[in-house]
Amino acid sequence: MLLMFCMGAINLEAQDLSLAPDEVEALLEVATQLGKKGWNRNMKLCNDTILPPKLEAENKVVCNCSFPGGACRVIAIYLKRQDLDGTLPKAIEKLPHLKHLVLWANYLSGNIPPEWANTKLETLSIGVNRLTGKIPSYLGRITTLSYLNIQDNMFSGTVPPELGGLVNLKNLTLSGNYLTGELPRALTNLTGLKDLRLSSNNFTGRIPDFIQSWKQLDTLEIQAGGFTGPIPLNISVLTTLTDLRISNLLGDGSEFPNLESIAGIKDLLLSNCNLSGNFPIYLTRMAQLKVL
Ligand SMILES: *[C@@H]1O[C@H](CO)[C@@H](O)[C@H](O)[C@H]1NC(C)=O
Ligand SMILES: *[C@@H]1O[C@H](CO)[C@@H](O)[C@H](O)[C@H]1NC(C)=O
Ligand SMILES: *[C@@H]1O[C@H](CO)[C@@H](O)[C@H](O)[C@H]1NC(C)=O
Ligand SMILES: *[C@@H]1O[C@H](CO)[C@@H](O)[C@H](O)[C@H]1NC(C)=O
Ligand SMILES: *[C@@H]1O[C@H](CO)[C@@H](O)[C@H](O)[C@H]1NC(C)=O
Ligand SMILES: *[C@@H]1O[C@H](CO)[C@@H](O)[C@H](O)[C@H]1NC(C)=O
Ligand SMILES: CC(=O)N[C@H]1CO[C@H](CO)[C@@H](O)[C@@H]1O
Repeated sequence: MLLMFCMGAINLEAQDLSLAPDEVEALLEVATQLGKKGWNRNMKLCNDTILPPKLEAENKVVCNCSFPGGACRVIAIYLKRQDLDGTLPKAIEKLPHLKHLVLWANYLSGNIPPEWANTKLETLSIGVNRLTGKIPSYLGRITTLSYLNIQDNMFSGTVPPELGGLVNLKNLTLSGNYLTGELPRALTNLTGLKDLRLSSNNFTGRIPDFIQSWKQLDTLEIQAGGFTGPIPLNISVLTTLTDLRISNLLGDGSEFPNLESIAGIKDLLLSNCNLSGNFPIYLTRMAQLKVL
């Protein structure tokens, strides 16, 4: 029994990570669309079966080889800073087990393909590329998403209300685009958000009162988002904030917002918000405060 157990363990170690044939074809199609060179049918395309922590991988394909039948399936693709100059690959819909797609810091152009609406992605990181056009409404159909980052592209137009359907989102970063208009009220439904970044855009209107529905936020960053002041009073209900950065609000100023209830705040940046009046003395009692 013991011998058999040991041999079983050795077999597992020696597993050769061979990808299912249909997934090899799909992955090569993805590579072609991305402009990724160097992959072919005769090489081991899976690097690993373990997901890297915090999306920290530059050039890696992670597979799951525990499906019935033994062949591996792609669950994550990381291609950061790989000088890819193609487009976002519509062929990822042919990788039905793909959960994490990280294409950070390349030269990818075009927009998000409609085929992606049918995926079960949990992580989508396409920041720092050359993507253009409006944020498509069908992005709101990838309801499995918990992490979405499209920062530092050239997306324009308004934020589609359909993004309010991404009810599993924890991290959302739209910073560094040319987004305009007001934030749609439908975003009030993103109640699981922990980290929201909207900096460097051309939004209009005030930061909405409905920020109060994002009760789990620990990071809120809206620097030079284009918004008009003042900061909504309701910010005081976001008591779990540790990192609050709001800067360059336009228009008439206001007094310092009441942040007394946000006792665990660590980083507080409110520059260029045309604040006036007394310095709030309670800030001197906030033990966690590191950056003011
Ligand atoms: C993953 O495999 C590809 C293809 O063999 C290789 O180019 C790449 O460097 C590997 N990545 C890591 C992190 O080992
Ligand atoms: C791999 O697939 C198996 C079978 O579907 C599943 O039970 C397991 O959780 C998956 N592992 C990962 C890391 O996704
Ligand atoms: C939030 O989601 C609920 C349930 O899906 C929906 O009925 C409601 O209209 C949404 N709220 C907004 C402001 O879109
Ligand atoms: C998502 O946001 C949380 C909360 O701010 C943070 O701890 C976590 O590192 C973020 N995830 C990634 C992958 O950056
Ligand atoms: C967008 O905002 C930036 C500053 O935040 C400004 O320089 C730029 O002119 C604005 N662009 C448009 C199209 O409004
Ligand atoms: C700051 O707000 C005051 C009114 O409270 C307004 O008169 C002034 O123009 C504002 N300053 C800037 C730089 O917007
Ligand atoms: C909890 C809280 O402060 N809610 C307020 C949010 O803002 C609206 C409109 O300004 C008020 O009516 C609520 O009382």
